[in-house]
Amino acid sequence: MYKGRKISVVLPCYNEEEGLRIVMSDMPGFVDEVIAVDNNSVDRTSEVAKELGAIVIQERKQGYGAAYKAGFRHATGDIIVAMDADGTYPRTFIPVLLDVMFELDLDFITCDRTGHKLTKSSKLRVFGNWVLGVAMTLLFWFRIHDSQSGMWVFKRSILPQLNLTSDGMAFSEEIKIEAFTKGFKAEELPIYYRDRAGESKLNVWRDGVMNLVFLLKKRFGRSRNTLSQVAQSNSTVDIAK
Ligand SMILES: Nc1nc2c(ncn2[C@@H]2O[C@H](COP(=O)(O)OP(=O)(O)OP(=O)(O)O)[C@@H](O)[C@H]2O)c(=O)[nH]1
Ligand SMILES: [Mg+2]
Repeated sequence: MYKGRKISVVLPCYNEEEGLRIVMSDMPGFVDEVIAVDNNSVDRTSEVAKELGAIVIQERKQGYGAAYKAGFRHATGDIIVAMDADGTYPRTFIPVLLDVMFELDLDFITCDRTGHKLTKSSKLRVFGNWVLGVAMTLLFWFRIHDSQSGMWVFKRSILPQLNLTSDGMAFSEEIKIEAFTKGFKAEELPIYYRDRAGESKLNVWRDGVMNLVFLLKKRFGRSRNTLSQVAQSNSTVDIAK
């Protein structure tokens, strides 16, 4: 509990046994539940997550978005904190972000990694992020610095109103579009960001193009909310802690 609210952390995991150890090593003690969504990992992700005290959800449908949707459906906290399971996002910022959220009564916070240059992030990634950010602004008419950031803090109560259709990497931009264009109190706040442990799952060109196509489809096509369907049909909980 933090200031009277139950806190859930959700971690999508695809072969992240190494990253999980880092993420769990300094998870704040007030976090009530850590939900690790194991997305068909072939390493010891599930075992390590369980050993470290996380609740493990198995999601068979492959993809970053599919993993998150399953995790969100099983989360029971008043507030959900979402971040990669690779050690890149700062657990130490969680209380600060929660303080800002409560003070300003925000519904949704997305974290901005672009304010410092301490990582080995390639020029191609920085350029891709910029292109996707510009496309997002032009298509959806709101401006944030980091359209691809993977750390968010939000009230679980807003989830039913978010139309979350992507099962892939585009989930990251989709959740922001939903939060920033549906009248919620949403803000972007700067964070510290580190290089990851373990192997990256991002395919810069393929995921970049797919994310751009997704923005166009989301803006001009029809989309369907799959949050409940995906989780109901594919995921199982393994609560043996
Ligand atoms: N790409 C991908 N990631 C998944 C999947 N399932 C779960 N994940 C997790 O989603 C998170 C994001 O993937 P990353 O490889 O960190 O992608 P990224 O953050 O864009 O790239 P890095 O900066 O290299 O970490 C990680 O915690 C993955 O383990 C999946 O099917 N595909
Ligand atoms: Mg990552």
